[in-house]
Amino acid sequence: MAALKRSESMADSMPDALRESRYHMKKCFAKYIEQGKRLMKLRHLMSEMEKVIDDKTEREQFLNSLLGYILCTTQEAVVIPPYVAFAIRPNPGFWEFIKVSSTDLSVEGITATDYLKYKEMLVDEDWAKDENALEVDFGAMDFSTPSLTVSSSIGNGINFVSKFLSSKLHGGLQKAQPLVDYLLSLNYHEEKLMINETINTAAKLQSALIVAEAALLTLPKDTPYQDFEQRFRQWGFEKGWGDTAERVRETMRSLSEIFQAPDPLNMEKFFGRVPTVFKVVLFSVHGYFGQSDVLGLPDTGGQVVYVLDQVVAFEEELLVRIKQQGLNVKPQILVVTRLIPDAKGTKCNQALEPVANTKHSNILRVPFRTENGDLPQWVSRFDIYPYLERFTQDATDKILEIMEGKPDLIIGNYTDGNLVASLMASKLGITLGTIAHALEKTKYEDSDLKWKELDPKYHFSCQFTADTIAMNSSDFIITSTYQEIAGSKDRPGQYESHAAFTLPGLCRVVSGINVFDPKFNIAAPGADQSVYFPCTDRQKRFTKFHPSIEELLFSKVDNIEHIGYLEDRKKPILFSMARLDIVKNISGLTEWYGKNKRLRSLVNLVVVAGFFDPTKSKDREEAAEIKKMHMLIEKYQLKGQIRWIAAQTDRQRNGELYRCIADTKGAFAQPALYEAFGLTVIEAMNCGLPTFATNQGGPAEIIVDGVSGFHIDPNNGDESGNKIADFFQKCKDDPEHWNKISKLGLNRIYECYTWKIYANKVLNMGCVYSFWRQLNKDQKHAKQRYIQMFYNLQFRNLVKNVPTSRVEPQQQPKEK
Ligand code: UDP
Ligand code: LCN
Repeated sequence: MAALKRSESMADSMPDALRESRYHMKKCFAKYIEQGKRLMKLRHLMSEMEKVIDDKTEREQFLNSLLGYILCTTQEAVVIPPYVAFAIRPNPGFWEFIKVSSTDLSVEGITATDYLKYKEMLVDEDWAKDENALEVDFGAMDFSTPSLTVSSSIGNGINFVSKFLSSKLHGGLQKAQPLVDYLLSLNYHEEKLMINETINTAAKLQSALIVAEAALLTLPKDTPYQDFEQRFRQWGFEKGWGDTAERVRETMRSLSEIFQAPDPLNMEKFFGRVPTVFKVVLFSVHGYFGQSDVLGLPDTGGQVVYVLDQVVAFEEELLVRIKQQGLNVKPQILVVTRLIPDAKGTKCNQALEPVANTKHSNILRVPFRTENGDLPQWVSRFDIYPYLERFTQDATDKILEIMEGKPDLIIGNYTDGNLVASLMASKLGITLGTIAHALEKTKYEDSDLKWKELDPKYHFSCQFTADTIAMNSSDFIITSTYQEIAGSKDRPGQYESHAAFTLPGLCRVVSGINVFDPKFNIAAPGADQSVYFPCTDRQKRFTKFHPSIEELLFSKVDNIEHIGYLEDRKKPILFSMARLDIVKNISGLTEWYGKNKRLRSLVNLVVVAGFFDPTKSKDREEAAEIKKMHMLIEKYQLKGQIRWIAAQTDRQRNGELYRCIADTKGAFAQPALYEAFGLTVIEAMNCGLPTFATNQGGPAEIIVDGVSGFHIDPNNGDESGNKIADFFQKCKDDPEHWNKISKLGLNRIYECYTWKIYANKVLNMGCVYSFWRQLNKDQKHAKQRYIQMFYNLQFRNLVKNVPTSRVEPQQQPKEK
């Protein structure tokens, strides 16, 4: 295929490209503008091109030409006759915009702003032409932040920041003074750490390090810090360098080497050891957030699992670090969520709850206060915005009281938690990390352009505004995969889709976020390995659940927990588990199974999802899916081959359930239309279950297709059904095949997806970015002021359009 010369932009090469096939192009553009104003996606551009160039060889020639390449890299095009404006994405994160005249095929490069105006013309021409329409440009504030330039480096921010720190501190000792000032500022409850004013310049500190290192060499390696603490304090050193002579010497050596010639490796090593983080606040606001009986409810899925596992991993890692720093302090972690008085039998009405498997971590629940008292009922994440500002104030007061001071690090989760975290971090001047889990914008096609239509249902105007505020406030952004930031070759990333977008009539975001910003970091979560472990670890198995799992899978009755039954229980089980959202596509999987005779003859289908009575669901999407499931079971006569089990809330039993499915030599399927990460995928793989997961989103990165599992295309059910059937046929012919895929899946997990790897990475981020924000404080301040104005003038007004729920009298919690 033809490619562009490196130096050329699309706009430069387009005229030549058009000339190459001028005859066809004239016809093609005439076709594009035939229907007047419209937005065309790549699939529309291609199918109309195919109608014009109907000869197959000519079409292939065209696709191999430069123009074919340009067209293939186009994401969408806006037709405003006689012009067609193209949004072209040659590589992840890189965009170009051009305008082609259909009359003479003349080409002009245009800015992102102009392209957005073209889009707006489709829905609100007056606003598009209004010179004073509100434009938001967060990029304008990034005057001193360096950014990456290579697509493949995206998501590796901490390495880049370490490099940049090295070059900033390079060039003589006075350049290293900001580092000394930073070390001087470190303290725990007003008690100084690392150094005191005796060594307040880089020169003094450097000399003191030489003296200290010489002294340390005379001591046995394991000498405790207390034994030489007094002498070191006289030289100006405080606690925090290490717990033994050897550890202190290593830390001092890294710093000496930084003073001598700063390099990124020492920089990362040194900051990983600096005692910066003891108290962490994690916000996960919407409910239900609890440790038991909440999973599978609408809005209550992987985020809860992620946050709880994250706390355990953080606490373990903090305890190790604090010990190695030679300090005698206790870490403190608070997960802050909303208190739901009408808790429906969960503990979501409890204000303070210790986190299981930790010693120093708690869930703090703060109610949504309204003029008429505390809001008793659950509120969908889409309707939550009116409560957040007051919640932030109340939560902040409580946190400061419980922690007896400010936290060192705040981490937000999802739009609501990220907004609250941003508000609190900005008010108190604390390092902020944010985690989206899933940004809604890319889940719905053209959700920005169609915001007015979708707003009554989803309040996307609030959500996208809150998301851009949080992204820009954060010091670092944690993502689970690369695709979350910058997508894949063909599909823009979730963050990338916020680079430039427009909400016509409201605001034009000409620069929302830059995916090349070094704040982006990939740190993938793991699965709790005390719950999700391989089916072959016989002695660890939770056998106490076997009778209830036997009943769950194989009994022949229909009840409120399961419907349908499995006639031939000797067949392997194809298993899936998810909330019953449309996007999870459990109904899709059911339909592929229903249609595929070969698959039906090879395996049974078991799905855990939602519940069975659509009239009882408060969630719009869930109710529609329930109805569809019943319809499909009827249409394909699935009784006898399908078991539909209601949402399961017991994690331990679920772990054993995956393993029992593995015992049948079954497989797990994750058929989502789009999945941000997909915790069930790594849970299943941890249990040794061969896994088929959607190629749309995070799972495509978790699994190496055909090696550690398989990718399936949710938009091509026939192909996916056959791929699963081929696997089971192959296992029938060669049982070793199942073992091989199971083992390779486990290897993949141990190499890349564990909580230990995660906690180490994220706490290093907390340390490095705390210094980084200090170094860039002028720019940070300017940006924060801009964000505050945007919040006050825009977001607060948008919130007024979101209806609030009535404060209803509290119902008695239901018996479970
Ligand atoms: N889950 C559960 N019971 C259910 C459905 C899901 O316990 O009925 C758990 C599942 O084991 C996983 C989480 O909920 O830990 C779902 O996370 P995932 O990332 O797959 O999807 P999300 O729901 O966050 O979109
Ligand atoms: C939200 C999602 O939609 C999932 O894809 C993730 O696995 C989960 O959060 C945890 O990050």
